[in-house]
Amino acid sequence: MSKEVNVKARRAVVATVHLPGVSDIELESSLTELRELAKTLGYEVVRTFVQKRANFDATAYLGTGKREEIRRFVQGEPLESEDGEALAAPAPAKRRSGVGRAAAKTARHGLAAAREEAKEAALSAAAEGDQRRADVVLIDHEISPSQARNLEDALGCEVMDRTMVILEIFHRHARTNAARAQVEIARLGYLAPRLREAAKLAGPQGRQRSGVGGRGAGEGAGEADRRKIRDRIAELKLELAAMDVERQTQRARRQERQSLARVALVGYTNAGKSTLMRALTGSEVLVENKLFATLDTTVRTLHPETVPRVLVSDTVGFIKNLPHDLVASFKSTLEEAAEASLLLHVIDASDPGYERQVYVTDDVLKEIGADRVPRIRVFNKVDGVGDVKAQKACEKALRARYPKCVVMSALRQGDVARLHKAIAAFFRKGLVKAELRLPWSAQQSRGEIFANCEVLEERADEEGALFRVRGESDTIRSLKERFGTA
Ligand SMILES: Nc1nc2c(ncn2[C@@H]2O[C@H](COP(=O)(O)OP(=O)(O)OP(=O)(O)O)[C@@H](O)[C@H]2O)c(=O)[nH]1
Ligand SMILES: [Mg+2]
Repeated sequence: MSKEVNVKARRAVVATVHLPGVSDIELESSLTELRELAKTLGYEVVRTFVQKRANFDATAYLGTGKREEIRRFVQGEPLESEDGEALAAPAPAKRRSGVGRAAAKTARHGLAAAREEAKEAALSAAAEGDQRRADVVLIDHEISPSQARNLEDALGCEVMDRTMVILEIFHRHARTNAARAQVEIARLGYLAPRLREAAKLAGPQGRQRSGVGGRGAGEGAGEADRRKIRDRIAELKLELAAMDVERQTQRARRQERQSLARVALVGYTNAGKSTLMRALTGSEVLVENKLFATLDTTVRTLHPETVPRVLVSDTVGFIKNLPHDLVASFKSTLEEAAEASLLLHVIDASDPGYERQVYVTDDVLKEIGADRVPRIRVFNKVDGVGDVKAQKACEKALRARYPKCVVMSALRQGDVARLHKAIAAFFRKGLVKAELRLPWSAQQSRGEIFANCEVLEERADEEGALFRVRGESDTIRSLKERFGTA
């Protein structure tokens, strides 16, 4: 029984302010993304509230009317519909509206979804004998510590903003020591001012709080706690620095041993980077229909192997408003992208908001100094666009806009082979052709030529074997020095 309670999804309400200048499409795609983030955290989103305002309320983000509406919903009190009817019991769909009039006008789909959500929330709450309809309210912006505090007071439940939701996902998905330390630094940086806020509000009585970043973190928060946080951040930074040295050494070793041809898969979260990594390298990296499944860089060899041998790395995904501290924390991980010779910028072509994915990724790449690295835009998941005709039309439109892009599905072997070819062709461009002569006395080195070059032709005469090869100029030079030319 208690196990059942534990695994039951926590119910969340999503709320946002619709600012002027933000289109309905932008608003809806941002909300959809926040719902996906909530799902990744294990929340069941039961209702979405939108308030049109010229700006955020300085005190508590939402206006008083909307706060009260959400509070009633969360606390399981009867709801007032637009025409004044109570909404607690399921009623015909046209009467069940709780979304603001403005939002109803602007987001028809959102309204239909919100009605369904409200009905399900009411039914499931009633079935469980639980008055409350939600446990947490998720805000689709980053809000200040004091706004969060005031909003929690007004709603009577926990409030998490977009940044906190993302930090929480990173926190849960971090696997390696480096990723854990990176996330922890960003998280503590986010919590510190919120602790100050909690301490301020708590006053001498030391009122207990939970909430934004809370999990009890604000309890009795004082100077000592804040010092502890500062110390912990400093400690984590030292640990990371040590890990960085180790990473650099490993990377240097890898570079010595292997070729410099390196490709990094970058792009929005859930675009299919890890799936492509698997397909291109035949490896078993983690693929999940979750946001931020990958937090660490993995490196594998392009398979089938090419000349020169190409290393492929998978990286952490990006998202709109990626908390700045996280970008900073993941800089060392993202260096892999900045140092690559080629970037594969993966974009989910089946996402109606794919253009935003492109801009966001371009921005982050600039921020980490990777904007000068040559890149191929890979529009993935074209299989999810619609029927064959729709897919063709989508490809045509993308090609008109991005002439050199690759439009593909990671699920189709033929498409993956095409991408493999494009990568190989990129690296072949810098290669030179040469003829090498290997005397019969040095035949044990034959394997070396095959391992380092693409052998275009092999002939034999009395003195030895003749190879017509293609390879990196450095490799060719050193082979010539050792074996001589034909
Ligand atoms: N239909 C379809 N689904 C795909 C395709 N490529 C990937 N997926 C699915 O999309 C989801 C996300 O894929 P991942 O490879 O984990 O995405 P990612 O870019 O690595 O995501 P993060 O690690 O979160 O940044 C998974 O459920 C994949 O199976 C594709 O071409 N078509
Ligand atoms: Mg991934």
